[in-house]
Amino acid sequence: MPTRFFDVIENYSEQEILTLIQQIGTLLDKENNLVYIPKSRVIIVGDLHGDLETLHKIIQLFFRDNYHQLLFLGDYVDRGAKQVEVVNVLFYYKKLMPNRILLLRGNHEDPVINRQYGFYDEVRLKFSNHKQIYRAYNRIFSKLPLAALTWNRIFCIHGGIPKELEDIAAINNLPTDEEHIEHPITKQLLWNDPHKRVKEFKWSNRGPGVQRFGEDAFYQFIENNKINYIIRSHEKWKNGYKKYFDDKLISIFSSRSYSKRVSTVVGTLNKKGGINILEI
Ligand SMILES: [Mn+2]
Repeated sequence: MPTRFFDVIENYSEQEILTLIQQIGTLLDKENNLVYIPKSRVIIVGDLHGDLETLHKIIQLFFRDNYHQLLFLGDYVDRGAKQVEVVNVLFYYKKLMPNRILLLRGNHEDPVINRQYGFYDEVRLKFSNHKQIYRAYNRIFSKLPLAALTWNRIFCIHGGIPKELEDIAAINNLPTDEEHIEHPITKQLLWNDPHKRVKEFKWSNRGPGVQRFGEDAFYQFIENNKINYIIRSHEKWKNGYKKYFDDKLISIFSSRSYSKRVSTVVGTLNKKGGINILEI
């Protein structure tokens, strides 16, 4: 995709953006909370946090190497320099290829968080009609799906496994219009972290309702749900990724907005179901 295209998005008028947001809302109303990914070559992307440059490279890779699906694990906004542009580019491609571009919700797609960590300020600086646009973005964020399951049973989420969730099918019954995330299971799907020295669950210092989960909880969960691997994001690593629990959980990060000295990676799935980590 030519760089010029990104300039076009950067110059969208306020009305064009509001129209795009509305169109994405209609598409998301048709999606389940737990989206299914059929057998295909897939790129899985971790947190972006306004890193338009890395998103550009990922989209180039997607088209150049003929991938079929592009799955994003959330945290599009806050921290980085081009949060509005990142969201608009994602929405543009979602509109163009609704079944091939899947956008999960991250814990920053919540007005209580993105009011504090940068998105609100960026919207306020970039738009005259900023209140309406900020509200419209957050209304759409509340419609984003919460998890994905691939054909070969790889479970993908932003955060982690929730303490009270036995059957992943129950994800489809979670509320779909909660702008500020309060449901305890939604909250944990988007906020929880794996931990090597925890067995079951332990309260996290990220805040109320958030847990760390350990190997016993992890193996029970993947056995109950016949899951082969879990891919998640939500934490940054110097080399872009970290593996847990005999490599059955892979944590990836795709943003350089926190530090230029970290690597950014994506996960890729081939048609046989193999997972690779690719530096971007
Ligand atoms: Mn996060």
